Amino acid sequence: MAPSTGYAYAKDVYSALGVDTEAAMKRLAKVSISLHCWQGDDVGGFESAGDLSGSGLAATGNYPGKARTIDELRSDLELAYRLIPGKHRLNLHAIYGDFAGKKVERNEITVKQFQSWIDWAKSLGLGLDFNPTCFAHPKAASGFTLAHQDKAIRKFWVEHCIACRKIGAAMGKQLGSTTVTNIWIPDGMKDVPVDRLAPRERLADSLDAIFKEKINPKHHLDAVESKLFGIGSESYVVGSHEFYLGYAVQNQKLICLDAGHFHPTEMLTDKISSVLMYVPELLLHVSRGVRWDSDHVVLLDDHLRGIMEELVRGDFLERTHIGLDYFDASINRIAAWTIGTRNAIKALLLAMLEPTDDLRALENAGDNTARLALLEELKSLPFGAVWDEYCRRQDAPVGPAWLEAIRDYEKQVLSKRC
Ligand code: RNT
Ligand code: ZN
Repeated sequence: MAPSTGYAYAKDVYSALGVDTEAAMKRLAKVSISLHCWQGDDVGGFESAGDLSGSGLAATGNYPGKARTIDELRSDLELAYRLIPGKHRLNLHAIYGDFAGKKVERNEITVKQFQSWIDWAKSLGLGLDFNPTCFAHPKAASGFTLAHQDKAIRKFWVEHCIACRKIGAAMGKQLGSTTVTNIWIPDGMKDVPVDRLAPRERLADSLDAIFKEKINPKHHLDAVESKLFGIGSESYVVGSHEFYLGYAVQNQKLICLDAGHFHPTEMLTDKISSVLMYVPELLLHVSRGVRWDSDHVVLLDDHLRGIMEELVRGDFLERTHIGLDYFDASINRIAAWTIGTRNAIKALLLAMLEPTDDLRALENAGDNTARLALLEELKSLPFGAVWDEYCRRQDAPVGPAWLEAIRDYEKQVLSKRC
């Protein structure tokens, strides 16, 4: 099918500003986004026991049809990947292993429980990312894991994280695509602590033990994720931003910035260029907090646009791993993946269609009037026609047509999961 007349017009409009829409689409096709498996089942996973209590995480809503088994989750994901233009990745949590009805302790998991995921990912051409699950477990019930006072409990979680790095490395090696394993722990206190230091010292020791074994960075990279507060850890979080930024700089690990893990008026937009001066690479958890770290589906809003603009303007895409992190149980879960991921890609395309060099020249010349004028005019350029053309070329539905596929699937598949 030939490009639409709408695209031909858009191409001309952008070209008049010195922007090459063809080059932008080519560049966009190279960016992969890591879809978070946990949107598919409200962070449930496939261990028999365990819930989110004590973790500070909460998926609200009871929309019917959530995935209950590995096969259901994979089938749901396959639909989402068909509705999203481009080649992407899957981000797995340790509790999503293929346990085949057997109980495997978290510190004893191996690649065996993830081989079927690797095979599935290979068959679809997906890369995988990974996360230890340091919550939803009796040994995390106190709200402490890697920073726990009890050495035996710390040891258990250290072993779990070591096991996860090995699994992540196997994923990366087998798939020929680097796996990022991200450590996030809930450790913190509901009320004002007296000793803020000792838990942080314990966390640093645990991390040192976890990262002791060197792993080929071609296969595997480590990231650490900070947080401002959680439900039940309102007064103190051991792994704060300052803690992990210091740790990541000192040890040259990836820092994971989650868009919901800062004060509500603080945006990742202004953090990316700063941290990338000191850490080798960045992991993003693109999320949307509404008044708090609520993990709403990502919108095409100013925050998302600001994040993607930074990655493009600063030429940071090569050093950034883009993951999503939200879980909405109040709407169709496959639609939640589709909406948020399509938005992330749209925001990237918008950024790639910007005449950045001209804007920078205006800024350097002190012409802030023209900078503001151009930035605002860019907002009403025919971006939608380029986006539609990109979806068409990538064999993904154009416009809201993808919703039909979700409605069909809901009727044929999800409605039978009662
Ligand atoms: C929690 C962190 C963390 C989790 C996932 C499930 O606040 O954002 O990334 O959302 O590990
Ligand atoms: Zn996160």
